[in-house]
Amino acid sequence: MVSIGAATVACAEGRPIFSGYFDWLAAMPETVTVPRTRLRPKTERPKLHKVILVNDDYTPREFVVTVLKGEFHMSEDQAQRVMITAHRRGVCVVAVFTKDVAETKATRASDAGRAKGYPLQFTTEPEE
Ligand code: TYC
Repeated sequence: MVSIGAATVACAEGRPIFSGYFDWLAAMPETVTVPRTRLRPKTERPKLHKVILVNDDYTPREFVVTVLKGEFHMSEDQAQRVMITAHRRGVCVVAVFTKDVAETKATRASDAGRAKGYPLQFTTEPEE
């Protein structure tokens, strides 16, 4: 005897078989909650690092402006403002980049000063 839908499957002698299986099936919850696959996976934004221009008493103003324009793609006006801010206050934030880019640009800009014999310094630090 086999009755699909009822919880009995019996062999020829009427002895039920698979009864454990049907008990197991009956115990299954009617609804199963499956966590939804994220459509927008979580991605960490890379921390940004500031490039900072440091004042000194020797590098000519016009040279600082030239480096800012060349390495940081600033306009004459922007570069003048950043240079004069560092000159008056000691330091000025030039721009923010990912760590690698900030360090590369700070090194290249400082190297440009050193190549001319100037102590011009660009440093980096992580943004809060
Ligand atoms: N203080 C320099 C001067 O008077 C000019 C200068 C400005 C140098 C900014 C560096 O980061 C600097 N010649």
